Amino acid sequence: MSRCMKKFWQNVDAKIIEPRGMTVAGPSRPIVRRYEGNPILTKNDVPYPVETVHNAGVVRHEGRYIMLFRSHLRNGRSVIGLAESDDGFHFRVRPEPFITPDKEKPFAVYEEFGVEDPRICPLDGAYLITYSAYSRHGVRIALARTMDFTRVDRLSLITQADHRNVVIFPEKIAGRYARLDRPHSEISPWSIWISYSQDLIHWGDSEVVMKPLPYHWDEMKIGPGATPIKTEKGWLNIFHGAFKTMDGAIYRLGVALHDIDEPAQVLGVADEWILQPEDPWEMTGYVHNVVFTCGAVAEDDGLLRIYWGGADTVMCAGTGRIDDLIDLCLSKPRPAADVP
Ligand code: BMA
Repeated sequence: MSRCMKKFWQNVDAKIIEPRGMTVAGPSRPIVRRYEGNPILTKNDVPYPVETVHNAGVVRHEGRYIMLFRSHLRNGRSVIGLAESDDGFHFRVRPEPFITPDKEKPFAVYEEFGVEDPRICPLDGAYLITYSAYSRHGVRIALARTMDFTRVDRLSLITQADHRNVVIFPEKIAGRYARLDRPHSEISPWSIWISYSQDLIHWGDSEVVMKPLPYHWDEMKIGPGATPIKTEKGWLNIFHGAFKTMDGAIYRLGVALHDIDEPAQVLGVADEWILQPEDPWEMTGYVHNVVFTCGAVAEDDGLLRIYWGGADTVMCAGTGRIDDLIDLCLSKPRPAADVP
């Protein structure tokens, strides 16, 4: 895209159509500010043949940013690559993918169709990685661990089919590990659940905590996005929601705040989305009209750096103020959904 077109699209938001005789307030400050250098990573940055770069988990490790991103190969199946950065915006990709379908049982059986959408959770001095394992048996979540992103060890498959979008809380809560997850159901719109574990392998005490709201931007389905972010007011959960249109679904990002000691308690879900597809590389691509997050990094200056895949094709980044995100959950919550 030419620089001129890029500038045009970046300015579209700023245009105000003012009907004669009426005062129209200008657009409010966006809750998530897009990085002006978006997209930050594309297939052209990858030294092996891929068609997409998207849905990446990101963490800070020893003062640098590590990104685990998903790429479609030319057979339509996905692998997970690794990129590193000093500033969180300019990434260099390692020459080989970091996670590819395993060759050993039991993972080989369940990763036959590829590995997707990694999330990274810093915990107990290591990094846990949850990713979707696709096979003829459905999609499950696999758990792997790395100490320093040089080697990775698979620990276990931690769901049956069909689950996706598992994010583990970065500390134990009341003596147990906790995770947000998203089982598929034919009866209910796909919702966010919580589950607990003593050992990270066996999970249970599951309950539903957040449901899509009818005729709302997330009415079709929701799912956890970034690893939960600890704040003084609670856990921030940056999630995705989808809305069905005559032209397919639109994927947007939302934010919810969970109680710090009892994360099954949702203190508020912002009524408004915090990000929707607007840049051309979010509106057009492998799957159009998609912004989808698997990672965010809280900075010391109160900013949250959010990473998202655009149109399942490229990686983008932006920042939001943690206080603004909390405020949106508490002061502009959506109506209650029917959670028990
Ligand atoms: C979801 C997942 C994501 C993808 C999104 C939009 O169901 O498959 O990996 O980014 O759809 O296509």
